Amino acid sequence: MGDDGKRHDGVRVLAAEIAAHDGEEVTVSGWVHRVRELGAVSFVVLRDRIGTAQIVYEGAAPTGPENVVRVRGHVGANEKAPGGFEVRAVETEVIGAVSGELPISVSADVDSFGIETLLDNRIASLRMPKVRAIFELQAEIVTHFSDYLRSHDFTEIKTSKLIGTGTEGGTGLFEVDYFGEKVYLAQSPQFYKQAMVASGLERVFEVGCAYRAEKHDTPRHLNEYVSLDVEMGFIDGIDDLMDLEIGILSHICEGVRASRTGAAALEAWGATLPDADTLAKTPRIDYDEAKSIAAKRIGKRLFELNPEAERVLCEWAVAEYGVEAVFVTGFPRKKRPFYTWPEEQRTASFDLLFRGLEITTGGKRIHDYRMLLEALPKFGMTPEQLPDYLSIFQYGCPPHGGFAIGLERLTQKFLGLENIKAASLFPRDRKRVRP
Ligand code: AMO
Repeated sequence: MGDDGKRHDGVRVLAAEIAAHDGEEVTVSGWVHRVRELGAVSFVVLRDRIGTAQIVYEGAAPTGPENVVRVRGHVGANEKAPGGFEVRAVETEVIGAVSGELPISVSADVDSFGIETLLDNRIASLRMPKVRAIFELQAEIVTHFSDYLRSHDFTEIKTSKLIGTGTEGGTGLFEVDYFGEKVYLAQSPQFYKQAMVASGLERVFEVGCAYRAEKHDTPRHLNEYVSLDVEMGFIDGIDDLMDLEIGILSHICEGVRASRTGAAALEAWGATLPDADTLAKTPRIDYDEAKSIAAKRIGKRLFELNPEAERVLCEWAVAEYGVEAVFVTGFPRKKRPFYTWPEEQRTASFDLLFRGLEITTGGKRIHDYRMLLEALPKFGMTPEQLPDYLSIFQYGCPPHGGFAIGLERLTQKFLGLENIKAASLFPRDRKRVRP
């Protein structure tokens, strides 16, 4: 019996599997993707979670685009059908009817719409196979990120997104009324991941949302994004962290390429990913050197590594090392949060630039309690503001460090998406808090 109490003939076969049922009666279920009426016959392209199948009707098609149908029919060969087989319909039942008209055509070319139209009609645009593919690939990124870390003895943690103090200095905080008390949405799990290294877990990672109340509207910023966070104890220096990140990214690229959905997404977007040998060539250059390379390529003096500098530095890495990525190390102390390990006026820190965009920030942290107390006033902070954070170090903490990769930025760069918002299911920007 089906959920509706009726008896249904046949077990559901996925659209992509009909070739294995040549000559048999099957039941396929999915969305009507496209209808082509030719008078005596009509063709329906049926879409399900994996693929599409051609359904043939004598006369008119019984239903229109986006209705959800269950079709019983006979599989037959037809060299003109996609995949070489089709289902000749015997019975069609609409099990999820469309009411009204869809605002955009799901079978249209994604690239014919601007990002705002796709987002203004998000519920409809998420049905487009090429749009859905972005999130299937994103799921693969998260899977392989997590798998790699688990297999290297990291423990997955989930930390609160409601916090009492900011963690990342400069960037804005969203305030939340917490039973009459002012608290904030977490900018990152920074303090918690450090607390868990010190707890004795030593190696932790988290996949979770981070919130930035930044007012800019750029193709690289979201107000809510997913942060792939890593923190590791007993490091000797930032090379340990950069080595780890190259290992993670190589595993992700490999895993995405080898997965059905990852490979399909790369194909749909005409994208390719670097292999492990290529990523291993990623150069590590000092901040000053990066600035002078970028200045030379841009043709003017640079005061900081702006988006244009990030772009030209990746071009330089391609030209010099054959890889579209570069680590920039040793950022000035005033450009990094108070918790970063200082090295005179510089810090033991790094960014990873990939395909022209910063996708990662990381560094070694101050694990020495006294050193931290000395650092705070330099950032206009007092120990009274951070009692819990300070107690992590007061109780004894190993040398450690970590980094965070922005999931949407990585997805954007993997697929060559122009705007980061395309890599967020339901993006939050200054104007957008729905759907
Ligand atoms: P940072 O603030 O540089 O560092 O963020 C780390 C990475 O997160 C991504 N990211 C964003 N993605 C989309 N929209 C945004 N507004 C946004 N802000 C940041 C980027 C960036 O490289 N606690 C440190 C990390 C660490 O040292 O472990 C931190 O949050 O890909």
